[in-house]
Amino acid sequence: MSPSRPPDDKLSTTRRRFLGQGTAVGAALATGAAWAPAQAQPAPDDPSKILGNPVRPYGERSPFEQAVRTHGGKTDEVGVGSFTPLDESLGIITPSSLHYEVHRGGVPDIDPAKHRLLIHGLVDRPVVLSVEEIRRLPSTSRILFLECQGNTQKEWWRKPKGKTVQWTHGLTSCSEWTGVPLSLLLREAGIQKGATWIVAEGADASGNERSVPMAKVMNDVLVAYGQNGEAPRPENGYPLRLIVPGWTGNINVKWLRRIKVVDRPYLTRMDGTGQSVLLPDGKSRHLNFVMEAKSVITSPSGGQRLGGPGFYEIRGLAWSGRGLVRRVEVSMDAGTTWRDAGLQSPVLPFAHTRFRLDWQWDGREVVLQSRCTDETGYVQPVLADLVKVRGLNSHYFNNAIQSWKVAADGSVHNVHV
Ligand SMILES: Nc1nc2c(c(=O)[nH]1)N[C@H]1C(S)=C(S)[C@@H](COP(=O)(O)O)O[C@H]1N2
Ligand SMILES: [Mo]
Repeated sequence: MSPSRPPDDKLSTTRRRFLGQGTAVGAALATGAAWAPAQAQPAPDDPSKILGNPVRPYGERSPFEQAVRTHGGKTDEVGVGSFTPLDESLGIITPSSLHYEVHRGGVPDIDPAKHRLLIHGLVDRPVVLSVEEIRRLPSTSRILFLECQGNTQKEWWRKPKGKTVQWTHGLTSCSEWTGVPLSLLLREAGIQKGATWIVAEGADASGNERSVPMAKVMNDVLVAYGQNGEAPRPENGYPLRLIVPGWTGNINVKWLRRIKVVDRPYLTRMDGTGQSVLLPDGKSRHLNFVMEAKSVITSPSGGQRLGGPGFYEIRGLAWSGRGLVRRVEVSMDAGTTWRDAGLQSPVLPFAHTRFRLDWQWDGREVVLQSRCTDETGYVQPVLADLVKVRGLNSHYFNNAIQSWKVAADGSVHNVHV
């Protein structure tokens, strides 16, 4: 086989179709300078003459890969967060090293051999479990998104707006989480009559105590000790954390050390004022849980620059705290008309879903938007509709449609339309 030819026949057909000078896409690609024609590239060194690097006991990415989390200032919710570079993400899994982070008491150093989980309160047999004991129990793995309810909050009304999708939407990530159903632990402990809630507490300086209703606990909550095939990173809750599918990031208590079974929500700091939603009448809504359907185009997105007219694949992520993403539409005229994007498999409940749409950019200014519909039929709203209901101060839980303007020079900007 000639070395310049990809071994996979299907791939070579695709390449011919996209690169062939006879097709519109191929011509556009060539003029768009996305791929220089083969003859313009320098001949590669002969790799068979260069000895490669030795193996590494623990993997690292190529030094040419530079994507990093960015950290907010110190002044608000996002100030305690580090943002995932969604513009650089591929597929639906966030590498653990780029998973977003929010913590208010720093990242504790926990020796798993000394760590314990206490389960007490309205149970027949209070129990103290080691990490080792928890890892021996029947396990389960699920691909699930986490999203901080402060994600996208600056888009509500604050200035300055985020310039990139990392700043506007980077407080969401998606991992495969492995652990044991909390229902199993509670059944072992014996749930008493009248037990309708739990309070979960972390082993960091903030504690981050949260009340979770028993119906949710018994349905799908996990005590996780695995993230993307290994133990969670310290930043993400090593060695144990609560995973509450589809619900606000804050309730996913990290460094889990205590579960108290109780008969009412305890209205802890984080149940209440720490995470409440302020309404126009001055009242605030406590115990907010579900992350509603949301989507965002990650490419093209703010701060990127298109290299001229031609073929592009519009790419993005969609998710819903109520289960499956059913549909994602893309608008190329600021929301007047919409086209269905393709959903890339796997499409999983409570997970990021990748959407894609082929696009031929004609070089004129255009506003791109995406709109997600979930399995309940709920359609992602525009910001104006959210503000009508919640007023101007309610910056948490902003799941509004995001607009990116592609200017004629190819630069991409965050705009409100
Ligand atoms: N113990 C503890 N759990 C915590 C927090 C914390 O500060 N301490 N932060 C919460 C918040 S606000 C969010 S959004 C998620 C973030 O999880 P991650 O850092 O793994 O992305 O963890 C939640 N669990
Ligand atoms: Mo959060």
